[in-house]
Amino acid sequence: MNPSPIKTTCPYCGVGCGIEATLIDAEKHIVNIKGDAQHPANFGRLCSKGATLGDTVSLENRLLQPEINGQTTDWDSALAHVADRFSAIIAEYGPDAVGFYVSGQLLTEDYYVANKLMKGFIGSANIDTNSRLCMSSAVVGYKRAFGADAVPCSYEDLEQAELIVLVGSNAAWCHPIAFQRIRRAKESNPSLKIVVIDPRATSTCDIADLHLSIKPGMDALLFNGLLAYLAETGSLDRDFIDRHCQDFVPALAAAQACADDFDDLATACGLAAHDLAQLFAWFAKLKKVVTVYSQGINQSSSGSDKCNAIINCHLASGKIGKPGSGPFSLTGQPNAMGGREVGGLANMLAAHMDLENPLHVDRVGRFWGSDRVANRQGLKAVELFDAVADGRLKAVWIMATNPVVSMPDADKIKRALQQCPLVVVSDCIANTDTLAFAHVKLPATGWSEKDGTVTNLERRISRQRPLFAPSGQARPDWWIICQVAQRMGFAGFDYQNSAEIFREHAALSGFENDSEHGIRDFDISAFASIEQSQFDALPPIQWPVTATAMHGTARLFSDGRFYTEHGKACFIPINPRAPFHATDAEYPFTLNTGRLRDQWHTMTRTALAAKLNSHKPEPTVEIHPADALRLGFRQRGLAKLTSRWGDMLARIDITVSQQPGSLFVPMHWTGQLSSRGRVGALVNPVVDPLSGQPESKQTPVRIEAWQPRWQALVLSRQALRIGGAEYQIKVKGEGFWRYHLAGQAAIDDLPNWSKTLFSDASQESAECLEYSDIDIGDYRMATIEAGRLSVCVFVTAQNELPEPGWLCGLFGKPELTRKERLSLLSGLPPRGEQDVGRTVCSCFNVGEKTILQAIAEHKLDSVAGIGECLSAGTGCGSCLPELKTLLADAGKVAIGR
Ligand SMILES: Nc1nc2c(c(=O)[nH]1)N[C@H]1C(S)=C(S)[C@@H](COP(=O)(O)OP(=O)(O)OC[C@H]3O[C@@H](n4cnc5c(=O)[nH]c(N)nc54)[C@H](O)[C@@H]3O)O[C@H]1N2
Ligand SMILES: Nc1nc2c(c(=O)[nH]1)N[C@H]1C(S)=C(S)[C@@H](COP(=O)(O)OP(=O)(O)OC[C@H]3O[C@@H](n4cnc5c(=O)[nH]c(N)nc54)[C@H](O)[C@@H]3O)O[C@H]1N2
Ligand code: SF4
Ligand SMILES: [Mo]
Repeated sequence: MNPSPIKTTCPYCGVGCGIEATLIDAEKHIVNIKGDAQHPANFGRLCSKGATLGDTVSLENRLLQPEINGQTTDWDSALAHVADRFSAIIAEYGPDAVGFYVSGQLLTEDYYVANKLMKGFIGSANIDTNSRLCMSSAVVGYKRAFGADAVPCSYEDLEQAELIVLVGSNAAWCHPIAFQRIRRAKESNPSLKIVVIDPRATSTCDIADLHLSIKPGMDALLFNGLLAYLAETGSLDRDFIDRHCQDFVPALAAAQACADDFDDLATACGLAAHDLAQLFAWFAKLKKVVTVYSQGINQSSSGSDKCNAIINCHLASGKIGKPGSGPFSLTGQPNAMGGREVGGLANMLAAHMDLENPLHVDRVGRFWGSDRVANRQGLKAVELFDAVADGRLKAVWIMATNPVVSMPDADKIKRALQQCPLVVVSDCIANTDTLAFAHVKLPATGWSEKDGTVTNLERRISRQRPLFAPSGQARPDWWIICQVAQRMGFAGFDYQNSAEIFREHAALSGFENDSEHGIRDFDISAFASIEQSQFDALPPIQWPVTATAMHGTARLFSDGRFYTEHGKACFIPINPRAPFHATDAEYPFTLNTGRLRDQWHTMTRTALAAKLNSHKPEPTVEIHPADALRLGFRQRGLAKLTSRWGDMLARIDITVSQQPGSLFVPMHWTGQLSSRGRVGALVNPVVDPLSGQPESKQTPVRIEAWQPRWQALVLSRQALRIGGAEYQIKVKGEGFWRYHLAGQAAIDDLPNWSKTLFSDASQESAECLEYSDIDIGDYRMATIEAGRLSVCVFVTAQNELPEPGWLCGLFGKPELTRKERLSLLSGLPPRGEQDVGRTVCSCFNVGEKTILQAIAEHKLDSVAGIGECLSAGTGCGSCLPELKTLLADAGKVAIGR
């Protein structure tokens, strides 16, 4: 076996951490994952998701065979079928009758050929991507201001800043390693100020000097207020504005029009005037300021304007193009940036060129050898599925994204796919909500098998290298796309490997990219003739990479020149708008949605790693205590949420981190793992008029207690086929499966019902323990096989179910002790033994109760103390904010918010 590690890149978030993977057993897909100490994104660190990648590469749940209409088939038949059907539909209805819906999780090479096929040869721009839901507003913001989709900053800027403003970003959970760089920067430079602007108090607030719990959707107003303040207090960089910008006057006028009274401004933002004043004063006074923004800004019906409201403040104060400064959009996906490079959005052309610019269309046509290049915008994600629903689109090919879960108004996506004549889905996983609607399933290679490049959020191109040979019939996405293209009769798709595609992509980026034709920001022409061996050894590098910048470029705009025609940056006048749908008597709460620390999107891969499932094992709805009290909710009860678009059930989590009137639900739960946990079904489909990005953070909803007749907790060594409960959650644990069930329909015969749950998972020979109090509707049972716990079922009509922590641990035991057997049906550990509680530290598997006990016993008063005692928090560091909260809860330290 090859003992030397393979360097590759994490496939989850846009931080783009380098990984060193050491193969233990390539046949069995056993691999040891470590951070790459040399990679400039992470210098050896990984978060909980990256560190557990080794647990996600087994063949469990992989899609390994092509399928047509539910029958497995060979590649030849599948590819011919897709090509013939697409060709036939195009011949009959024209190229705009088909569409691709692709993803920021494709490699750049996959993305490049998908875009080339649709825009270059099919001749339609109906290719859009999940990045539409993610950073399309950020793209509009940059393009309007700079004339190009150019992210100006690097991670070093975070380390050099004097003030970092995080707006609508929960970086502690969503960009953990970048967040840890900020944390360390603050530790070594305590005068670094950190401000978090978020309606919720998130883990990111852990390092904040100031948390502004803004009223949802009011960010453009806040930044307009800041612009007016900068002008009023003489804090403008007049020289920079005059020499390098235009349209300042109308932008300032628009800002002043909505911010003439400071107290009114603060009130409209839902903030205390002195807090807002503090932010403004710091921003004005400190020279080096980075504003980090993410989905709390982008996912809005006025997201583009919010981005420009932020950028306006940086231009006005000259805080751009300099060390430690700039408006820094944190891209989410591992390769959203690569998607932007290849023009994967329906309103872009390849290599940062424009669909609506005839010179660009002509140039790309000459380069690709096609006279059919699309010359007008295609359908953006929400429009694209609307067109599927109303029959304008007759075929859709979905690659590496799960729209039945992640699109707004997600039940509509189901209905649309259900009646679409041809749905093709490429995925590496077999059981996704979207694959359930596929006529053709195409098995793609996943991370650990894929070979190509991704670009992280600071424009750094890194290699994803294969660790294993492709499994089963799985093939790289680029190969699948090119095979279909060739079968549709198109030339220019006969690549032998991803290096060849990368070369072409690099060549296009430099093609007629000069002062004669106009300079484009995206230029990696230095790689236009890269050899396979150089591609294989390619170190991480930030674009532009050109003959004059062979080692890449860390910071853009240092010379004050922008990519607009006149070379100046543009101020954009902003008239702030509230969320499109206002709350009302019927739907009085604002539903906010987003991410959890340990799950990735629709959980198709992260839920395979048992370690990642124990942090938040159920879909929850976070609600402020005052609202919960008014509605008569109790902690851990169940609630039904309803919007105009759909409904769901979730576990209630009462927490002061929410502001009154707001609810937060994670976006991750799917129909595979929950019966009614898909929050997308409730999310309104309104989009930003410029970017087409949906308003996933603000949907008016109503919430009410959902009272089940019974609730059950089932733990089983084998997966069970349970169906029918209205509330049903399934997650994988270490050596077992965990089910939370609840129903409103009465169960007549509890013992019998319980036994049928696992009839196929338990042997006749199993030893059965049973406890029953039918009068109050309590029933408990467990089976033990060969001394080991096999299944346990706890059902109750009115009582609390046991906390599963201790019970879960029993599945790791080779044999139950007598004491454990005796305690089993109580659900509580034997006297003297400890229930570990909910997992807080995923790296070392340390539970909440263990930590609280150690705090009490050893009088711990710091996270360092907890680390020494239990190792918790000394791995990836993602749980540090929660450790601090536990210390605060135990009264040991004052919490900094
Ligand atoms: N663990 C994990 N990490 C991830 C991902 C994942 O699935 N899991 N996904 C990746 C992807 S693709 C993305 S796009 C990023 C997203 O990264 P983030 O944008 O940081 O994550 P979100 O949780 O979607 O939303 C961020 C915050 O916006 C806040 N917010 C809501 N409304 C408003 C508002 O009106 N104003 C302000 N200022 N804030 C508001 C929310 O309360 C939330 O805390 O994460 C990436 N990283
Ligand atoms: N309510 C709400 N909805 C949201 C958001 C929100 O904050 N709130 N955020 C939005 C954002 S920012 C994003 S980015 C989207 C993400 O939403 P999705 O893109 O739908 O989420 P994923 O789970 O990442 O889907 C990726 C799919 O591709 C598969 N896959 C993984 N690797 C490969 C590969 O190499 N090849 C192929 N062919 N398939 C692969 C996975 O198994 C999975 O099925 O969700 C959006 N939806
Ligand atoms: S921060 Fe975590 S999820 Fe993001 S790239 Fe790094 S290891 Fe992967
Ligand atoms: Mo995203």
